[in-house]
Amino acid sequence: MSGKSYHTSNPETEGAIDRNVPDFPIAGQSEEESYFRTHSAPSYLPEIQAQLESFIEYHLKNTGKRIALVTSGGTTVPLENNTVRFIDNFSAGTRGATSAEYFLENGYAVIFLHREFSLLPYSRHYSHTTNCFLDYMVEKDNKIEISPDFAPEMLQVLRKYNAAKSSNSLILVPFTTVNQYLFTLRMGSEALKKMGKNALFYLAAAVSDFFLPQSRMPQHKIQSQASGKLIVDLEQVPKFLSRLVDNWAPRSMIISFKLETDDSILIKKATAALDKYQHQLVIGNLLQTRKKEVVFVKPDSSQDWVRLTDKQVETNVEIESLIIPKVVQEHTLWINS
Ligand code: 9Z3
Repeated sequence: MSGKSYHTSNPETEGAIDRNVPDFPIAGQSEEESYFRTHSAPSYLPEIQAQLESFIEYHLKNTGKRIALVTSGGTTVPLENNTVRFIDNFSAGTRGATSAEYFLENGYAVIFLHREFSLLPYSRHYSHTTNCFLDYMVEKDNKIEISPDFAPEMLQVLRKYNAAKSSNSLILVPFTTVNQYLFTLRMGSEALKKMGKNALFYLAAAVSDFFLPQSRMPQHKIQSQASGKLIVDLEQVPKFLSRLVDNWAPRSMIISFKLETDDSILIKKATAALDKYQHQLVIGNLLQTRKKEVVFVKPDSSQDWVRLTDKQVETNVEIESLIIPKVVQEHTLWINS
């Protein structure tokens, strides 16, 4: 796996209420640009940019692989600059981490833009289970061994992990807050411009729709004595997908996910997203059934359901093993179009 690791979960407290930063304006025409003018980029971004550029250059020169930028996990919305409290969402990053593995299996290099401490490709099989990691090991002749109950499966996972590492095919890029996510996605998409149509964006992260602008963020922990109530007044996160499609990555294939909890509006919302952003594919899913079925919605209004059979559910087939080959097919069509 390439890249030095960064911690995104510690807030950058220096940037606290800076009254020189203009107020975040109410939503308007160029809300994406004003977002970047009125918010600070994470301080570590230039280093990540250098790593990403060399990863992309490596594949352009040496392997000719297509690159998938996979986003994964939820974003936090801090309520204080020295962050004690934040708003979060449910996403554990299962879709993103699992999909990344299948992209790698299908010959892609993967930029894995993920929420720090959410699931990672390969280690996901062991990191967030209800087993303690020590349960995977046994003591034998004064040494530690992998328990024979788990060893055969772990060997398969280890081989795939080592193959991804030794071929420099996977780079891990973390974020925690919605601000870090937005700046990193913009930087990553600019870096991927040189891949042209060979780049694919697979936007599975559950990005917050609302946030607290930097210009209104208190420096210190909100005190409970002050009013006895906490009223939170959030702004809408600008719709970055249009920027991504039109400016940041105009030639790449872009796949967004649409998450709903009400099945009667899923298709309508997925179609509306395609109309609005003019990208190539929306994969719709419902919170309740997301591990068993998704729907591919395309600009020609076609709806193509991908469903696991009962047998597949029983035998733990992962739906991403069906989703990714279909996505790869769509990407090939896009490249040849
Ligand atoms: C998804 O819909 C993902 O499939 C899930 C995966 C977040 C449901 P888990 O991490 O869950 O495997 O537990 N992601 C996109 C969600 C989203 O925020 N989409 C935006 C929207 O619906 C558009 S980009 O408005």
